[in-house]
Amino acid sequence: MNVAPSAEVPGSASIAGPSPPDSVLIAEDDPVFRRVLRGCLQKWNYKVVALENGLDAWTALQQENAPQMAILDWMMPGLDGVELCRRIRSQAHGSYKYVLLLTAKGAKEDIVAGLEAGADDYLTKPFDLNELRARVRSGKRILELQAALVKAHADLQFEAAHDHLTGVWNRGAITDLLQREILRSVRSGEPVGVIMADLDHFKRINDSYGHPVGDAVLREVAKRLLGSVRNYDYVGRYGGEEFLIVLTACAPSSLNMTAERMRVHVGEKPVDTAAGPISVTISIGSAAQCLGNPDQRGGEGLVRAADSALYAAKAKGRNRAERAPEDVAASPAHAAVAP
Ligand code: GH3
Ligand code: MG
Ligand code: MG
Ligand code: MG
Repeated sequence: MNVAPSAEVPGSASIAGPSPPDSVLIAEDDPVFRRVLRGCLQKWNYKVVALENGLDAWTALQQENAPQMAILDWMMPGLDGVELCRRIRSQAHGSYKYVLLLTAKGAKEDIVAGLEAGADDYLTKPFDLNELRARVRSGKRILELQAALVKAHADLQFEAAHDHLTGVWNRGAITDLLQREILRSVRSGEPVGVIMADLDHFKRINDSYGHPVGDAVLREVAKRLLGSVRNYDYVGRYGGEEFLIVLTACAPSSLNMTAERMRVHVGEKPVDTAAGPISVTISIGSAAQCLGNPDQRGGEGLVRAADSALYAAKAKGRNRAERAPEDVAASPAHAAVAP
């Protein structure tokens, strides 16, 4: 790639994610225009990547940290600005690119063609520097709005799938994840394990210390559960003080060990709260998926089996882990868990 010597790439190439909206890519084959553009943009505090043809610009725009704003000359060797614009718009992935087309072609039909190719704005040569500055600034504003929208969307998606109190997956999300993992297990041949964990005598904590302290205990238990699984397992809040854990690629023979590790990890230290340290234990029911016979019970069956085992653990005195008597043949056709 032929980057002009004074070109600056924002930060370092190792920074992930889209570059901030104050970096601009210039693609201009005329060295005089290129120098003027680069000089002005740098003076206005933009970081600049200046290139002399459309193909180099296309390559540069594919990079992870590529500028989100591009000022493209229309007529360039290799790939002209309008064609480059079409390519940029045909890309479904990546952050939005704001394209300002620079053209010596001032006729209405040319401008329309440029906009139809996907340009956000255009400027005819020779251009007025103040006008360029104002147009780049309005492009920057649009990119900032776009970034705020993307963030709001991501925040909403996170909120829709996570439990507000504990930050782990909520019931809908953990149920979907179980479904997905069962589908995956059929392809990979690696069975899914399910654990239901319920706090023992939790009502007493609320009754003795109040709801906010109960909330703090729930948060800490969720943290301890997360801390006792691998990072490709899933912890979700299934109900008030009940958690569903989906263990991916979990050999049925290792399920008891995992359940026991969780039980010990939750109970080994009292939880520090505003009311002082509070000891807490959990009871666990677990169920393993058997892959041999895929047309009986699904995710629903796994959860039901783990739940029965949990009741057995409660009945046997709490602070213990019980395993469902038989592995459950969970098939994708029956994987949906009733909400
Ligand atoms: P067991 O050992 O049989 O499970 O007894 P338990 O007291 O844990 O079970 P029970 O079902 O009787 O009570 C559960 C309590 O959990 C009742 C409810 O008020 C409380 N709870 C549910 N959700 C929340 C929450 O978000 N915050 C707090 N602080 N308490 C909650
Ligand atoms: Mg040109
Ligand atoms: Mg309970
Ligand atoms: Mg309960």
